[in-house]
Amino acid sequence: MSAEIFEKVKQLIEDIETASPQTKEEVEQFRLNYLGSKNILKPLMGEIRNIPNEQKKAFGQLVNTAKQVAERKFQSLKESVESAIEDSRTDHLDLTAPGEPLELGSRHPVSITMNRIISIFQRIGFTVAEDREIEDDWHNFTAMNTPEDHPARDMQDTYYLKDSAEMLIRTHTSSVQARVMTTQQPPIRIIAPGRVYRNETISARSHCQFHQVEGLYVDEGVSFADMKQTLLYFAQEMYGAGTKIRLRPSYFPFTEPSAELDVSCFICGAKGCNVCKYTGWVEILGCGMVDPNVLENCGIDSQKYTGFAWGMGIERQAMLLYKINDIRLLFENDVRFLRQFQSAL
Ligand code: 2U9
Repeated sequence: MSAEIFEKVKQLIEDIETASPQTKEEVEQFRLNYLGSKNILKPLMGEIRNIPNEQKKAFGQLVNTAKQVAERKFQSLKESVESAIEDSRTDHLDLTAPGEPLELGSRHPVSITMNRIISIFQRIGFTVAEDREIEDDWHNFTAMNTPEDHPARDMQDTYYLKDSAEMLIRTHTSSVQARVMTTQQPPIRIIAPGRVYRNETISARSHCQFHQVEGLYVDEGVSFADMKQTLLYFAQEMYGAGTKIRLRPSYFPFTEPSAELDVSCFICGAKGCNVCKYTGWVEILGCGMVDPNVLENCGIDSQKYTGFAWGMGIERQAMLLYKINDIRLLFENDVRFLRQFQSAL
């Protein structure tokens, strides 16, 4: 008989420990069951008179333990129910309070510069052409008269896709013009702005990713003089009405003849400064007459049509315009730097 009553109390302790009331009402019911004035532990204490004397102490301790377990459990249940209620309350929130102000962003200096270049050429009839950044070798190199053994194709300069000799991320946006020329006949008057990639060591002057705007004009009777006038217009719109230009002979696989275009230094008024290295001239782009091979590669009759093309790095123009001395600033996205640029475009 006494073993049975001991078991009953032990079972009760287990019941208390495993009880899991959820709501406020269920917790109150728990309290009434185990700790209230008519709780189920009370009659057990009365049973003590039927317990043999030598076991009375142990029985009393066991019933006390049950009481303590119930008390501890009730405290923790009470706390978790109260905090759940607190969490679900919204009356401590002032829903009419004004929100945090949204800070107005500013356009990235590369975007501002790119938009400015685009709009200058759009005003004289060029339209924007865009295409993929992941290109095949043909559109990036072969079509552009860049032979198999040309150093530009070297793994050191070009990022090829993994395990591929055919696919790459474009090294210039000329691949866009190659795609337009293979699908359209002249007249073609396009500019190709976009991101390009070259495997270069990152420094203050060069980066492995940058942006270009290239241009292409192909039609009957397009001449070197047309190119010179077009680029003079660009230089003066971009760097000021008084800007002078000069063309220096150069070499590119895709143009013949080729030239580099300098503008009179707009920073020192061509008197001599750090930017023009005391020459009075600053190089801004490369250009030339489209090589007849390039036209033929893309299915355009080079007997009938001629064209000119040019290419410029946008970061370079932005650095000149805003007097930025390190290209890396344009890729770090430090808001303290970016905040300084405002644009209507
Ligand atoms: C076609 C034919 C010819 C694009 C050209 C350059 C000269 C040039 C550089 C400027 C700075 C690249 O970003 S940079 O490093 N580009 O000097 N680009 S002519 O010639 C073309 C393009 C497309 C069909």
